[in-house]
Amino acid sequence: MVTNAEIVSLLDELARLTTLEDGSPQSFRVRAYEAAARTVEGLAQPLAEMSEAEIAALRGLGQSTARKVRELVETGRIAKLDRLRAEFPPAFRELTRVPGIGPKTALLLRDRLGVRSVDDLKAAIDEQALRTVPGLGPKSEANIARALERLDLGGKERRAPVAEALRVAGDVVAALGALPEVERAEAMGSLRRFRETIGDVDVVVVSRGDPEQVMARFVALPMAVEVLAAGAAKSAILTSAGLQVDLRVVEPHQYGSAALYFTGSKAHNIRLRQLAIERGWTLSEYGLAEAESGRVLASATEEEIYAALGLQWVPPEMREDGGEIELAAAGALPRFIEEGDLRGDLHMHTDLSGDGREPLEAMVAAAAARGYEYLAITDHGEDMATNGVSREAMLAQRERLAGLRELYPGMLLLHGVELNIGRDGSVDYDTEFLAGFDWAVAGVHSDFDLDRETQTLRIVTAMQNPAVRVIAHPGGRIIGRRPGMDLDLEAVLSAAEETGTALEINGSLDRLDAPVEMLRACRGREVLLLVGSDAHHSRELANVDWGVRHARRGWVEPERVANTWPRERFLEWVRR
Ligand code: DGT
Ligand code: CA
Ligand code: CA
Repeated sequence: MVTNAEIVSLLDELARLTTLEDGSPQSFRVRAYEAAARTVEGLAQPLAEMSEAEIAALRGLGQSTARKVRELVETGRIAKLDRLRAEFPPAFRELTRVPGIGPKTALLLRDRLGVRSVDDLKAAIDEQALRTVPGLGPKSEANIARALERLDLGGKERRAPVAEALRVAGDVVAALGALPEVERAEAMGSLRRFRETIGDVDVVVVSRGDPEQVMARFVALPMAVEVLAAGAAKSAILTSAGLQVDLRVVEPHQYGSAALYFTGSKAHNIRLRQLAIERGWTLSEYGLAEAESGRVLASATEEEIYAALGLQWVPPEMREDGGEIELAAAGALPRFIEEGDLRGDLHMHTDLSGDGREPLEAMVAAAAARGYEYLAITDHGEDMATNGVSREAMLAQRERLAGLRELYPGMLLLHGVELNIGRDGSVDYDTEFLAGFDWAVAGVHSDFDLDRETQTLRIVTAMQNPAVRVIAHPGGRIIGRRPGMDLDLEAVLSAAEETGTALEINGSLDRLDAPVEMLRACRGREVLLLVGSDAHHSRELANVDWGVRHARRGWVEPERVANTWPRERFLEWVRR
């Protein structure tokens, strides 16, 4: 049976593909699919059990969407979707990740120059053909060429941004996990290690029954556009997103060894296998066993396998053979930050910023529901062209927030702002107006490609501003779309120490910024960190969980993260 979750993801895919067809994310049809997806998301009743008329009567769903849902339920496919998938294959869609190429330009490039992939685009640039396309010129041609070079897109090894892979994996795991014989279904591989780009998705399913049922469901998933391999316990599909998914079905007693093996990394696994060999054992996806007799010593859980090898359990995000095995062997792995450690969120937007989606009251209520002890509202400062907030509107928001304090006596409500760091390191408003805020985040939102010296000076100057408490998304990258800023890391970290300005670990899945290298470089230094959701909707407050997983990749311990501190200690730091 088709689940609501699957329908949501197909509607979202229809929206994305229709964006390309219509050349705009704002078209009527795109918005209709998006609205339909959001309605289905909040629905308790299975859509598959409803008639076309019942579906069409739901808010946000019209006749034409209702027909498509019925078509999916009855035939397992949507003809329109198949047509769009064929017209806009993944290689073509990748073009729109390139900065400066939106859906409209991508269509123009295809129709005028026959460009159907990033490789085609590179060839067109080499022939100086881009400048002949309406709306582009020699300058945009040069900008796009530079972006391609820095992004390293279109190589032979195509990797998907983690956000995209999580969506695909979530759909597979939900569909297979719903089967009655399935005990658990989980994404392993680089996704469980939470790398920011993913080569392919690896899923392990623990099934009590015959793996054949699971395999049959897997290869018939609506997202599957091609079956790459179909075996008794092992299959692979190519999905409409262009991502491969490898599936392995194992028995419950093998879960630990299978999880360990398929989580990797390969380098981490090789080290584990060496430790096993030293003891006269073997380690495979089926278990840790005596080499001679084949007797299995451990296989059901990862913990018992690590323990048998004389190691502490290693969090998946650290399994890269970057020193974690040595620490685990010495029993010296510190406790790294965990999802439950956070006591507040100091970076979120309301509908006062043009890009925020919900009113102040809704954001505060949602943050309170997460059990926070403190939070800051940080709408954009006035310098931001489209989403900036005027002084008058900021003051009015401050009044409204003050009113909310009575409703939430247990929570410290800070009135903050997200400042824009200009080319010279200056920020919005004036000193006096800035002094009226309880809290300020400052981030770069323009001029990402300045030379290293200018860029570094710009960030350091912002850090020296006493109003600025934290640098938001300090790397400046968008995963798979925009390379980071060119910064002198040592100079930035020294300035952070000297000024007491924190660096943000932005949990938005497109950012996950500060990057891992920056976080690792903070180890052993006095640099403070803050995990922020950068939520533009109450749903996105959960972004902090992604931020925490990313922080573990950077070996971040909770003590150095200011929003793990109790309210009094945090407040003391803010006031300093
Ligand atoms: P990716 O897909 O490139 O983002 O990275 P991974 O780490 O997900 O790599 P993948 O999909 O090739 O393999 C998934 C896991 O399976 C990998 O992390 C460790 C395990 N694995 C795969 N091939 C080998 C192998 O030849 N030797 C060992 N020891 N482990 C392997
Ligand atoms: Ca993989
Ligand atoms: Ca794989």
